Amino acid sequence: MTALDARPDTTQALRFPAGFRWGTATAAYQIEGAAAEDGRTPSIWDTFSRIPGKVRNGDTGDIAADHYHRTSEDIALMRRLGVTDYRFSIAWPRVQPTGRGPAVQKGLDFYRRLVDELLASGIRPVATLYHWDLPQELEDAGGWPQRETAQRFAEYAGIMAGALGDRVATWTTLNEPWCAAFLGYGNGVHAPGRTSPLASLRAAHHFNLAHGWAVRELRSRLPARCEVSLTLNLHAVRPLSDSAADVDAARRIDAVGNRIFLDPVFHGRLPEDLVRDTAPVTDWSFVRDGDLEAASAPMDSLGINYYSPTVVAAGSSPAPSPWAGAEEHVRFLPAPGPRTAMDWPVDAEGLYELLTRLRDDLPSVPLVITENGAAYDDYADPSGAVKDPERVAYLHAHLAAVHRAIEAGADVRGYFLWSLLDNFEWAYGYSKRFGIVHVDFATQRRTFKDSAHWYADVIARGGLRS
Ligand code: IFM
Repeated sequence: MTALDARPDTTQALRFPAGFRWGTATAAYQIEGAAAEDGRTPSIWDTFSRIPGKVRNGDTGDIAADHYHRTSEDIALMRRLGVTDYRFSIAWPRVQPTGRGPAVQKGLDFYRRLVDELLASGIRPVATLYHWDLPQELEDAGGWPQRETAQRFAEYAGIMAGALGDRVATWTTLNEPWCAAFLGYGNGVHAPGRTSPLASLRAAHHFNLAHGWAVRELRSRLPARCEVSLTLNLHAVRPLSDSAADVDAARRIDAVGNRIFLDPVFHGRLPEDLVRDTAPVTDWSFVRDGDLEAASAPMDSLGINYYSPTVVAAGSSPAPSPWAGAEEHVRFLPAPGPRTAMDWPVDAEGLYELLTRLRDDLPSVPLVITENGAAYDDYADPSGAVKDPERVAYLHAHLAAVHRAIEAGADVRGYFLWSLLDNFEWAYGYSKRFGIVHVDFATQRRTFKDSAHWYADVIARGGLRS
């Protein structure tokens, strides 16, 4: 190799636009622990994780990554990474234990301390109000299939805006309502573990309504400079072939996976084909006059969580499935290629497809990748290093896809890597590690994985080396 060859090839560097936000993301139940401290009461995940067989190894979020007691240590990790933003969620049962009535001061204080320390570290807090931890009392009263839960959520949003509105500039109402509605109430692999297609569709509608009412509440209490958003795990759906039957299978999944949220919140309407497809389950009479208008309260951006694409064909999939009847007409197929420890295919093209679709469908809506990352079976080697080359390759490919989408005109403003820490991966418990920081759950020791060093370099350069 000559000296010339050894010089960095800056012509190949993929720089992101000035002002691009670089973050990491977490969620309350997955990292906080302190499940019964300072007035916090059980959420549906505390209850569900105690049902034998629901969570691998019987794991619970009781201690998780003990972030409640290690907040400063975790913020120091973020400073080391150099992130500009941190996306966290607020545990509803920590601040309003029964889901009704006045807030608990100690719960509010925890989030106030977290936010103040982030701001003092020059890191912008991005708060999500709901990442799946519904107060158990509200589930006992009917949960998300009941309209009243949406009212309770708007009230809680108002409490949080009053408590933190002077210091949190970006607010996300819900994280991945598809999972909460369809995995929680459709096939029951998530809390609260119900298995009713009708309940899942009712829940989806009440999530849209809760979002819209919360946006109204937030706007009325937050300073005008604050931004309000929603995070969806949109499905990058691909038909197996271009046969009419396979294309129709993809349309069905797009309707019940994507447009069930996109159409109400951006266009104030329900997709006609969704209503037709789900006629055997419901006539949607639980949607009242004015609901769709309320759901479409204007937002400032859309958050997108992307992990892998979905390939479908005409046919049918074996039950139980979360798809509210669509599975009778749709066969789900494994996408080709390498897979993560979740057995999810690694396919960065799906992210490009999604972003360019949104560029076309919602041209005036700024986009933020609020989650992207991968689980691998990481471990600290005898020297203390955690080598995770597959994660680095995954992240590199997905950031390159984001860069390409931006060049193709997608208005992507930021990227939040999932996740800062290894954490409680829902029904998989602690068996799946998504963090770029390794957590030894026996000692709570945190160790930068190679991917964390890599991400720090990306942030410092404002992009990829190539
Ligand atoms: O861990 C979850 C997160 O809570 C929501 N989005 C997907 C992640 C990986 O499964």
